[in-house]
Amino acid sequence: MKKQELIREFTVEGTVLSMQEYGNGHINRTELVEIERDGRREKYIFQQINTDVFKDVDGLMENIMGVTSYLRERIEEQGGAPDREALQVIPTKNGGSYYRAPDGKCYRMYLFISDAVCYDAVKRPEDFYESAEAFGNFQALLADYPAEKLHETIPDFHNTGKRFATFCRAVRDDICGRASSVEQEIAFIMAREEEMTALTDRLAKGELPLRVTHNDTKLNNVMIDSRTGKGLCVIDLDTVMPGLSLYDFGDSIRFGANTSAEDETDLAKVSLDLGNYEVFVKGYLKGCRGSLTEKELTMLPVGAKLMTLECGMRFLTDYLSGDTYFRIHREHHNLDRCRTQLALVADMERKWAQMHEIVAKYRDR
Ligand code: ADP
Ligand code: GN1
Ligand code: MG
Repeated sequence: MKKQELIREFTVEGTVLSMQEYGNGHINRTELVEIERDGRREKYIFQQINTDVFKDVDGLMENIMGVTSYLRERIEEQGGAPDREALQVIPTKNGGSYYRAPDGKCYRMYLFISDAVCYDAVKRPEDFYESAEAFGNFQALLADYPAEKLHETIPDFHNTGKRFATFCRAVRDDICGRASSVEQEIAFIMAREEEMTALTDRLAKGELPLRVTHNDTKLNNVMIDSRTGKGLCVIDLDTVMPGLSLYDFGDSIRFGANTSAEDETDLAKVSLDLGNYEVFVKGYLKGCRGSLTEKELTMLPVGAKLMTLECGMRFLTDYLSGDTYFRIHREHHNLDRCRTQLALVADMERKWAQMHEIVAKYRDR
């Protein structure tokens, strides 16, 4: 089916003026659609859902519909603007939340959140602070969401121990014959085997609370209001599932407190920016509104390190398995991404004491 025909499956009227690839997500195919209706231009986000990654699209979209309508109510109660502060799914003409084409491909549309920006790197600490508060606030808003209603869209998404087992299998199978060229990276990961279950063990013992979390808190998954500079809307809700606050904190640090891009090839540029780390700690704690337990607070640095190690391991697993999960844009892209993550872990280990000191500075404020 042609793209224009796909758009006609949704409840949008008017003439499609343009459709162009948009954003820098690694999972879905995202396009910006411009439509003219009665002389006015409207913008939408059109996405092909990655069905290799998300096997249960009905469950995935049920989560998104449930979470967005719940958020909209909370935002309205608090006097906010639900249309800008929560994602809004455009229904299909059949009343569905997504369209499954005859070839099995799945598509969805969102209202485009205008006058807002998404950053792929921290340019100003203020933006990172805003993202921290937005992600903390997101978690606080969903504190009473009935978690049993959520489908686990990717089982064991942040179960680092299981990710390690998958990684070990990829090394053993070595289907692309790449393992011998990445022995150093493999050894770095293997040397940290005992740390992998630090979070899941504590969750199992009841020492860390299970919450409704976002689980993919990269800076480019939050929109910042261009006019006010304030965190506006948390997007990319595909992985909203029961999880740990430390996953959300950790993943944001992994991405935003790195002095380099996630796929930087010059590893000398990779380090943990303690200034941005501090900014994020401050904003996240503010957004969470005092809801984090003592244990969660103490373990924030562990969350940062494990999410970074896990992500490095996932990139390397994908590299060894033939680059089938993350979208790549050049040869060895996943290996480059893995290397930055491992270099960042190494720098976190060097700065471990300071990472704890910074949390201590803000925890009782
Ligand atoms: P992926 O899962 O591939 O990361 P996302 O849902 O994060 O996909 O979308 C990719 C990018 O598209 C985002 O980083 C953001 O720049 C942009 N985007 C997504 N949804 C919206 C929206 N409703 N309004 C404006 N921009 C959006
Ligand atoms: C993916 O979808 P996106 O690009 O926001 C991935 C995250 C990784 C991230 C690494 C569903 O996020 O888990 O941390 O890439 N999302 C999924 O950049 O696997
Ligand atoms: Mg995204």
